[in-house]
Amino acid sequence: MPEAALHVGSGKVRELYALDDERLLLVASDRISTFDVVLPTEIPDKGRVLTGLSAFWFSRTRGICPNHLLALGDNGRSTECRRLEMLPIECVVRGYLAGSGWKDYRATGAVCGHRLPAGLDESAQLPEPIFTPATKATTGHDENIDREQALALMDSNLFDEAERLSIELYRFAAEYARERGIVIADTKFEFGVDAGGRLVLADEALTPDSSRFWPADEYRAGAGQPSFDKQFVRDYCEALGWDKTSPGPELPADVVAGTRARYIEAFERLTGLSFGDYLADPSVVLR
Ligand code: Q0N
Repeated sequence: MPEAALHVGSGKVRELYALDDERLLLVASDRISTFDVVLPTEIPDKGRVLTGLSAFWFSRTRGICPNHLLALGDNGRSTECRRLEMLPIECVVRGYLAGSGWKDYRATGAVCGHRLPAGLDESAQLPEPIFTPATKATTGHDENIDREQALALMDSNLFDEAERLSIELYRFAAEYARERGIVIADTKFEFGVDAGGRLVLADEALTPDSSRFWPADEYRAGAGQPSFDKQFVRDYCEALGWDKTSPGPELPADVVAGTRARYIEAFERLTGLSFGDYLADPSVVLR
């Protein structure tokens, strides 16, 4: 960490520091959250896995859209990035019906203004991926919004371009991941605008923390799906009978080891690289 870096923000599991007027340092911790609560036990290398995966996707999607990545830290867990003017919405794309999408569909037959066919099951694949923006809640839960609500917060041309890019990024990554045994059910992108007014992909992208990853070999519509990465943690927490309020439980060593192995498996399946090679030289994900 640079001595003089100013802390400019923190998420549940990541921190953001200002390097200068143009650059930020995004640092991914090994913290894990489940049921919206950060647990007291860390998953070793989780932050490195997510940083490496995100950089891998940034590198492979440059032809679709520019991104904020300037450099990857030698420690494998930090990203030096371009400072942008962030859009006021979360750019969510859903290819399958899960979470709040499934909830909204069941209640209204639509998600964020997208009318969907009747009779879809939980976890069903949608006929086409849909753009389902959400507000950025500083406390509590993000709220799904439709186009009209989003246009009260931002320019319509920027909204349309963010929608187009988000869907294209999702299609590319979902097809790529499906061939490697992972269903990306949905994902959240954050975009910023650079000094020239261009949309730039920011934050972390297409990681298990910003997406729902499901094991493709177990996928079947009609029920909730296991999480590729967090299922051991969820099962352990459910078995404990924890009430899902803070503080969460400590995790036992076998749950930590199993969860760490799943993160590394996701990294290795998607990148085709060994995680050990990434630790030795993080720049392998950029080639
Ligand atoms: C920024 N957030 C989202 C990380 C995520 N390139 C950028 N330029 C200006 N601002 C941001 C970025 C990026 N990425 C993104 N907040 C500011 C939320 N943060 C919370 C802390 O962890």
